[in-house]
Amino acid sequence: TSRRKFIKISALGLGGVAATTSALNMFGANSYLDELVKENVAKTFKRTPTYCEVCFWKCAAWTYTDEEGTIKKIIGNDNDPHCYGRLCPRGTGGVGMYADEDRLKTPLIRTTVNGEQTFREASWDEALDLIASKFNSIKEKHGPEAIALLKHGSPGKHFEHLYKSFGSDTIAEPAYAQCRGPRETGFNLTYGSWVGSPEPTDIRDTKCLVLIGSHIGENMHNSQVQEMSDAIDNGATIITVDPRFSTAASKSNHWLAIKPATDIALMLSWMNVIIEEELYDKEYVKKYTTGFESLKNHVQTFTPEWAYGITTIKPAEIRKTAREMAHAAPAVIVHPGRHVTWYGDDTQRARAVAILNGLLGSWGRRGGFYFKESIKVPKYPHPAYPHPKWGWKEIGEKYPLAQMGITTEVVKASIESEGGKYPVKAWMVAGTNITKSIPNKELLEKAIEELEFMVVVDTMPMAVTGYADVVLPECTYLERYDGIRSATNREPSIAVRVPAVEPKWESKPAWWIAKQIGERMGVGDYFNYNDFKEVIEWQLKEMGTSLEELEKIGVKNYPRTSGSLYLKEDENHTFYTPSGKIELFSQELKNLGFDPMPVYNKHPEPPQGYYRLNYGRAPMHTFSRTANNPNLNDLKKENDLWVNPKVARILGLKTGQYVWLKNQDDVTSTFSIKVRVTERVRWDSVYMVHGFGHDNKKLTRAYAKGINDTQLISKVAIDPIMGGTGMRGNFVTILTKNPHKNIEI
Ligand code: MGD
Ligand code: SF4
Repeated sequence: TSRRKFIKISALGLGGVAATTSALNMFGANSYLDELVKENVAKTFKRTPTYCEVCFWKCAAWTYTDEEGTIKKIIGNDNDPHCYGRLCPRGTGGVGMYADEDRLKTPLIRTTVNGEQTFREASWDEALDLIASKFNSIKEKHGPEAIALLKHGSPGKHFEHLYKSFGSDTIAEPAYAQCRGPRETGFNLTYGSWVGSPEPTDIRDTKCLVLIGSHIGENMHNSQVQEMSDAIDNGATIITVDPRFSTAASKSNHWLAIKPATDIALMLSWMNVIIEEELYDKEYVKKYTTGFESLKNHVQTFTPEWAYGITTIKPAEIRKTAREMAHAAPAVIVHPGRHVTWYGDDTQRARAVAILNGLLGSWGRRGGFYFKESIKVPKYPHPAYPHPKWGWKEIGEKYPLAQMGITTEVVKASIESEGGKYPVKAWMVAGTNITKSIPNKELLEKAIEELEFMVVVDTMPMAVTGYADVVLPECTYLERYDGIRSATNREPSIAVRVPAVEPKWESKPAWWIAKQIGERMGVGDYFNYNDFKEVIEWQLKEMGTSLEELEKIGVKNYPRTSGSLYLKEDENHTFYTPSGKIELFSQELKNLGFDPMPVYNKHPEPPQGYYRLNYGRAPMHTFSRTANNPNLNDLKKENDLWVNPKVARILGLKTGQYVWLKNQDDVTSTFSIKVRVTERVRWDSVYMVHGFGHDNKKLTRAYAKGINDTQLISKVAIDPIMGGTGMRGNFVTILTKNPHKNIEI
């Protein structure tokens, strides 16, 4: 069908890409050519197992190299449930991360020449000695807790071990308070379980998929996109709630073009219809939930007519979609989303999603949510970690249900006037480009200014490196061993990452860097191996397999041991909540002084002449990390600004024209962005893909291309429950003249 074809566009598009990136000899797989390619490549080239680091879906793959040791191609592993043998365009283009000539090549140390600050190249010994001595002296003076780690991805794991070894768990990542945090807290409150990654959504068997601002298809989480494509083929109903006509909306039976920031009102009215019309799963609700009567009373007045005035969605449409969901139940998924830090009441919105699924009886049901399982990888032996006096928990103590470190609270703890009891003095930033991922640049820069010492470990000269005292070049995922991937899925599986090539220039793996710093800090006992390969070998042996076996198969699948994927008819399942039931009413929230059931609160709206800044993903890019990747940059070089034709008419804007943006706090974008006039965006918002507008000239392809949305996110609405930073309440006005005459574009 044409709907299916649409979703596959990105995959087919890659064939074209392959032809234009001949330097890297991308074969353009991911299409029906896949099998042919795999057969031919397998005959000629050597293959090494890895898992992808271009996003955090962690698809298992094979890296093919020729006799000279040149990488020819990366192809998905057929036995991997994360990718079903096919990588997304980014994964295929991951080789560009390795090939990028702009990569960091040597350690760098900040120095002053003629009164000007600059970096000089340094040897590894000098850089590591400096870090260890600075860390040790800060540890002496302020305690190990004063040294914070901001991290993301595989390198983070190695540094987390280093930090815990010397006594700090002052650790945070943007993947929590700027991303998934609220949904984990919301689902945990309701089901006693995190959603986790990959989400345990049984999309392949669903009859109805409801996406609330989730733009699967642009957000290319591999197996999820493939399953959605299959579900569409199998006739599943897709309902998309999005102020923008996303790719997913274009595949949908129902597109509800909701007024931004009103999703909770829509969900309350869906609950109203489902309860009033007795469409909920009575048996399931009785057996597994608690608080139904309270919920029934709570939503009584939230009729579709009430919601219409708030959301702009017609009552008939609200009723119709509620009935369709119930008709498909329990094979229905109201998707929890992923990047959900929008308006500051995000945990409550996630609760609304969780409650809807509870009413429809979809948790633990085929075509709804399955019970995920993973396999435990044994810990490589090391001495017990010391107990820090304080850490991420204490820093974020204002937010009672925070379950991980809150980056923005670590930032505040690093500023004397903002901090308090828990002063942070040094940072290591590893695998995260915080100037693009953490909002409120002013606060961030103030914190950095006050730090005694800052280290950045990255593969690329991203903006964040410019703030460091020492910059360390990590090698890319194709050049190193890393921890074993053990992820939750329908069945447990593990995957290994083995270097396909030698590290380029002087780059080194994170495990090596962590070990070197650890030894120099006097905690060498925790790094009792010469090579990380030994760690993996030991772990695999403990798991009854071997590195040799994994080098041949890449992915090992294990049978489930925790029981059935779904609830059984006669089962008396206990949920890990205080009541042992699905909590439609949360006593825990009530005890903490929060609404025990979601409530709709009005959010600020753009003033005259301003538009809400909405942002999202493109299928060929991940956050800010891929903008300079030669292969992926080839596919999309800059972001563009979606503008509704009405707005374009008023402002006299044309597609292709470059404009600047200024937000409500008078923050003006450094660079300009290309206008795209389209009906696909509402007249009250503008939209762009996140991750562009790089301001480091060393990124030769990405520098000055497009706008960095994060720069314009100076205002955040903080979630009082878990500390997430709602970022969708920023408003911009469009400038047609260059406000900075001194910047060359
Ligand atoms: P990236 O911007 O991709 O992601 O935020 P980040 O984790 O900061 O930056 C990753 C950094 O890691 C880059 O500097 C890259 O060069 C480096 N890197 C890549 N591979 C390696 C490696 O192997 N080793 C090392 N040492 N470094 C590596 C993501 C975060 O951002 C998330 S998860 C979300 S969902 C939020 N999304 C978001 C948004 O949509 N809009 C705005 N405005 N802010 C957002 N912030 C959040
Ligand atoms: Fe890599 Fe794409 Fe898989 Fe993400 S979804 S891990 S980028 S192949």
